[in-house]
Amino acid sequence: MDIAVSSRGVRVLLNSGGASSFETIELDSDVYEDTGIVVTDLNGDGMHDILTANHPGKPVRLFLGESKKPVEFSDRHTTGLPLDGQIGFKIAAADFDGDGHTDVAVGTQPRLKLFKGNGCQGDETSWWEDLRLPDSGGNTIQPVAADFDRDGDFDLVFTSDRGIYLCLNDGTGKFADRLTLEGFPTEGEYSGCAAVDWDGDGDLDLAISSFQGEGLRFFENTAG
Ligand SMILES: [Ca+2]
Ligand SMILES: [Ca+2]
Ligand SMILES: [Ca+2]
Ligand SMILES: [Ca+2]
Repeated sequence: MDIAVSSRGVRVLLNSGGASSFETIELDSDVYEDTGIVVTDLNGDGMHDILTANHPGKPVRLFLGESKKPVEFSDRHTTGLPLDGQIGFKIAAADFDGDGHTDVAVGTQPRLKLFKGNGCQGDETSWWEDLRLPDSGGNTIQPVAADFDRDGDFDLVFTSDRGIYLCLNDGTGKFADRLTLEGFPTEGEYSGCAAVDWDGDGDLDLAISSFQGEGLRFFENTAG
């Protein structure tokens, strides 16, 4: 396994074998602080691509994998994923509307942003369509894309400074307003979020960390 890192710079660490040493590929180092990072195949060519958000709020940077041996990436792409000058946090990538192309959700300082992708086909200016969520809270930190209600499409859970949000997908990439669920806080500041079926009953539960000293909180999905 190799590693992609965003900190002060974006880099890929290629495992030389047994994690004894790593070869570093520097992709970017000109922003104050790189934050969220996702590795996925955005253009369907079988090679891993990288998306990163950053602290100054510059557009999300995209590096397309161009070769595996040796590992090489395209120059950064910065068109079409604007964060409106607001701090970018974590990123989630999934095909929300089921058209076969990966879409992207990004937590930013004022709200969650959602971009519909076209598989990076054609001119770069046409790769992404900026969609607005109807209700996305305030300062959003980490979106997680997963099928929480088990109806076959990717829903979104995200942490914010106004509690924890669950927005269900209608199957076409349109999201309902936030659901207020029993046990889900509607205030307080929450940061990290991970979805996994902790109790093995087939649905995805949540582990969420907070900014207010509550430690790690666990939410069991009772949808059945
Ligand atoms: Ca790719
Ligand atoms: Ca899509
Ligand atoms: Ca769903
Ligand atoms: Ca479960």
